Amino acid sequence: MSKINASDAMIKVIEEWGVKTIYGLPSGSFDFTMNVLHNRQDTIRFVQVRHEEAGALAAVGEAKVTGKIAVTFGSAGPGAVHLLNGLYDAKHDGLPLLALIGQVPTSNMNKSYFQELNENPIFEDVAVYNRTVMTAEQMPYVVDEAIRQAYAHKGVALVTIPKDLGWQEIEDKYTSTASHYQKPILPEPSPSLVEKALAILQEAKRPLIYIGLGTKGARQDIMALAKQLKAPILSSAPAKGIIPDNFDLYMGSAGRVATKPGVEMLQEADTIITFGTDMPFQGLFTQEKAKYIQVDIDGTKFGRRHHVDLAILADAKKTIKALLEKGEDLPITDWYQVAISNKKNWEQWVKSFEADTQEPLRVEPVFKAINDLATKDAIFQIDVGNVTIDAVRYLKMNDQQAFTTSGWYATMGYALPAAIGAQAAFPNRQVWSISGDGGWTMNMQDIATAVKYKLPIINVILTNESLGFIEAEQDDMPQPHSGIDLIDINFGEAATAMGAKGFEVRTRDDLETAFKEASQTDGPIVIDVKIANERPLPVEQLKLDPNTFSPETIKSFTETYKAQGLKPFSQLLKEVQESQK
Ligand SMILES: Cc1ncc(C[n+]2csc(CCOP(=O)(O)OP(=O)(O)O)c2C)c(N)n1
Ligand SMILES: [Mg+2]
Repeated sequence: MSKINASDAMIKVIEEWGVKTIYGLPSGSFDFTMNVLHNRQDTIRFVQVRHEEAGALAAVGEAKVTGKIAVTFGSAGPGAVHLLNGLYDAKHDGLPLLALIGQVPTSNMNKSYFQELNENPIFEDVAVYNRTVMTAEQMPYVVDEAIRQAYAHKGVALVTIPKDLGWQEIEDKYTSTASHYQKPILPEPSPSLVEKALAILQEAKRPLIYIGLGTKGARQDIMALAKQLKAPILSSAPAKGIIPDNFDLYMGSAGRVATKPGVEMLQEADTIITFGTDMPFQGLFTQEKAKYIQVDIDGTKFGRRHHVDLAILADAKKTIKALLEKGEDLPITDWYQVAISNKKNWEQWVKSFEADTQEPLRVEPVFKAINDLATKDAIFQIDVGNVTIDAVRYLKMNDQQAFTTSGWYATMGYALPAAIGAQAAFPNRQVWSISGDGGWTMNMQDIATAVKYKLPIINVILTNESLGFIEAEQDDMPQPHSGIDLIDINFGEAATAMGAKGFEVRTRDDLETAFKEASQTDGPIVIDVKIANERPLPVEQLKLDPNTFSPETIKSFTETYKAQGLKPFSQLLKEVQESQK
């Protein structure tokens, strides 16, 4: 039997699973794989990052857009530990990820050797599969098993490889199981539960559909169900983009990273049906007495965020189809009309700032420029902070674009690495990274990676010289601003010095110049927009309704947030009712 290097056999398995790119940074403990990546460069691409966290987040950014396994690696000790933050993002957002970890040679393991860590316990919490290979022969086998486990448990599979094993020759006889992989068959809903759900929904005066990432691929059916039930749709923030933003019954999201119609409609709904969402804050924006139907393929999620009246263990898409087939077209209600008018009112308000000339700039003109330049299948990788609120509100997603953020882990420093992963996977799609100044500085070193591989990512930084999201929390406590101010940095020049095309934007003219350049660039571009440090409208604590707040409170709120154009739910409802008289 012919022989093969054990690392070669391992990488062959990874290739057979369809992996095209591996992200990482070499070290002595990983030289066996680097050797193979060099030899196999025609079939697999190595993307060298400048920080292993960026490599892990690049793999995450790729997996979030492709839905397929992505691969990263870190060396023994510090390189491995650097991966952790990216791996936790994968854990929280349920992504299949393979992480390969270097280890000192077996002869030096367990001797407190240079850079040696007892690696398995470190990754125990983050991984769904976490093994150290014991013989060279195991390497292809264990990596194959790891990938199956990552898919099966939607998480991080981790394989630690002692250095000497990776260099050994083994018999070339392992065949990967990739060709047998089948997506799980998701459960059909029980017909009796569908009947029960329909009975509840048809009784409802104010039904609402709440979707999460578990509804990917069900766009048309969700929109049809909303029309049939005359129910507005909300999505969790990470599920933005499943429904195009111009659909009149899509309200956006509820919570803090949210929109006004999203928060208000959820608060006012008397019946909520959720599909494939584990949104952690569900209980905060609903009426206690609202009826709650939860549809999920994972029964461990039933009732963990909110009381549940009816739980359906089933695939979201199949359940939506069953509801559509069994249900009937319900009549138009005030609730349906107020949803549409609430969204219209919100959109008009947002639009009213798009041509705003204030300097430092407001964010709306910046997002207008982004929306205008975005191609029909653009990918948006969004960082964490006020910038997430802005992106959820102002990006106008169509039905082909992709939106991701660090969802339930919410790590800053996400956007640029995730954009590297997305651009590596989709060289012909336009890829954006949009960050705050705090998030940008957490992984900005990896602009060097985008330069090196000529990845034409359009990076937009919203510089408000603050950890704005936390500044708002300190204001709410209330407490003095403590540790949230950031020094102003010319990120454009810094990026230029690193080989990208950098711009500093202070005026609307600067904005136009930079975005014109962005439309033509063939390498990474960094647009540092100096924005006013103004808190985004806190929709989670709206003070607009005269039935609840004094005229003085409403005046102060509307003046602070220039919210005079926004009408509270009660007023919109009154208008709908009066128009029918
Ligand atoms: C790695 C990490 N550290 C801290 C936090 C807590 N946190 C959430 S948002 C935020 C501020 C973000 O600031 P910036 O990137 O400037 O965005 P802005 O809110 O100003 O738009 C912080 C510190 C976090 N989410 N992730
Ligand atoms: Mg900031």
